[in-house]
Amino acid sequence: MKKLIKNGTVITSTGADPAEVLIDGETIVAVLQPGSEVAASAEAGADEIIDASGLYVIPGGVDGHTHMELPFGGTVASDDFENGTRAAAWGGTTTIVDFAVQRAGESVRDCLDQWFAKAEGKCAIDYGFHQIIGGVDDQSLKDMDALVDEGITSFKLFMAYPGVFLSDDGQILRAMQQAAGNGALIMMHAENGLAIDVLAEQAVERGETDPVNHGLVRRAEFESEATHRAIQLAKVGAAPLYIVHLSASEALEQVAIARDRGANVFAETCPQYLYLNVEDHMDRGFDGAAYVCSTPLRTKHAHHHEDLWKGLRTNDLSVVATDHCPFCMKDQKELGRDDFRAIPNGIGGVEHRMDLIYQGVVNGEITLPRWVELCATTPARMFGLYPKKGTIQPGADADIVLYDPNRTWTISEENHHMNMDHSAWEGFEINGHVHTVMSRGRVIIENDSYTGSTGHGQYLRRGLSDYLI
Ligand code: DUC
Ligand code: ZN
Ligand code: ZN
Repeated sequence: MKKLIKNGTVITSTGADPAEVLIDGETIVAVLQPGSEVAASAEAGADEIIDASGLYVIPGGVDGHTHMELPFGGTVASDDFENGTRAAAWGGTTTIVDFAVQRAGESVRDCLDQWFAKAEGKCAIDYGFHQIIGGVDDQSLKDMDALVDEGITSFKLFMAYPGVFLSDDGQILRAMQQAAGNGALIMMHAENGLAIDVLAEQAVERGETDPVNHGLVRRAEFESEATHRAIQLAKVGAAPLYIVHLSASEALEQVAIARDRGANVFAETCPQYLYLNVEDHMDRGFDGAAYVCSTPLRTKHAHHHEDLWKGLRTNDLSVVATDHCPFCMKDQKELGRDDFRAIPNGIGGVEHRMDLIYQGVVNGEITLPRWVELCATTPARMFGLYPKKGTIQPGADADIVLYDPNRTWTISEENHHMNMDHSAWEGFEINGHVHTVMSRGRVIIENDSYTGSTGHGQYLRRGLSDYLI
C-alpha cells in the first residue's frame, strides 16, 4: 500500500520546505520535490493521495519521559499504557519512552518484565523503556549491562526521595562507571532530597500543609546543587549525563557551564516549567495539588520561564518531554489533603506537548525546525531511536503528523483524552491543532477521531545514544 502526502510543508530539524512524502507500508521511501518528474510518477503509482494543503508535515513526536501506571505515593498513575498512549496519539506523539522501576532489594530483571507485561498488546503507538535503578548494588550494576543488550540503554537515578528512590553519591558514581563501560546514558533526577525533607518537615511542624508548600520547600538551590554534583560525578565517572525535568534557572546555569567546558551533559525541560508558576497555579488552597510535581513549578518573581526558553534556543536544553505522571484529584491527589508531602507527585501532559511547544513558535521563542528538533529529532537521537524515529527521510518509520497551524482551540478537562478529572492546562488557548497522525504508515487520528487500535504499538529495542563520545 503506497500513500503520497502532497501539498504540505515538510518540517524537519533542518528546515521547512514544500515537499511530497511517499510511504510504502510502514516506511517512508521518498521525499520528493513538488512538480518533479519523480513526484508525478510517485503520484501515478500511489494507492492513496493525502492532501496536506495548508498543513505542516512533521515527524511524529517522541516523548522521552512518561510514567504510565507508575506506582507512587500509595497510588498508581491514572493512565495505563492503553489510554496513555492513545492520548499521546491525539496530541501528535507517536513514540514514548517510559520508565520501568526497580527499588532497593528488587530484581531489575523482574521489574523490567513487569513493565513489559503492562505495555505489551496495549499501546496505540510505539514505545521503549528506560530503567529506573532505585537500588544500586552489585547485582543491579551487572543487570545494567544485560539491559543495554536488550535495548534499554538509559538508566534513571534519583538524588531525591530518600528511602524510596534516592541513590547516595557513591552509588551514583558506581552506576556512572558502569554506564561508562556499557555505553548507557545516565538520566538524573537532580534535587537534594535530604535537604528538601528537612524543610518539608519544618513546614508541616509550623502547620504549613497546603500544596503550595511543596513548591516552596523544594528550593531552586537544591536543584542547582544537585545538578552541579551530578555533573561533577559524571565527569569523574566518565559517563554521559542527561538531567531530566530541569525547572530552575540556577540549574540551567550549571548545565550551561558544564557544556561550555565541553562536558557531555544534556538537559530536558517540560511544558509545565515553561508556562506555569507557584503563585498562580499552586497557591490556590488544595486545588494547587493539581500542580504538585517534582522538580516543582518555580516562582514567577524570577525569570525561570525566560531563561528556559533561552536555553531551548541555545541548546543548553536540548529536549522537551512531559514527565507525564497523571493523578486524579479524587482519591489520588486528595491523599495529601492534610499534608502536602502525601500528594502524589505528577502532572499529566502527554497529549499537549506538541501543541504547547508549538506556542513557542507562535510567540517567536523558537523556529519551526527547532520545534521539531526539541520534540522529535533530538529525543530520538538521544535515546537511540534515530533515524527510525524523529525525522522524515527515506528509511524512517512513517510516523507522521499533519499539523494545522490555523486552527485555534482551548485545552480543557472536557476535551482531553488522558484519564484525569482535571487539566493542569485548563483554559489554555492554543493556536494550531493536530490534524492527522500516522503511526508506521497507519492513520490513527483523522477527522477528530481515533482510528488506531490497541496493541498496534510495538516495543522499540533502542540503540545507544547518538550523543555518546
Ligand atoms: N516527578 C514527578 O513529578 N512524578 C514522578 C516522579 C518524579 O520524579
Ligand atoms: Zn524525576
Ligand atoms: Zn519522571
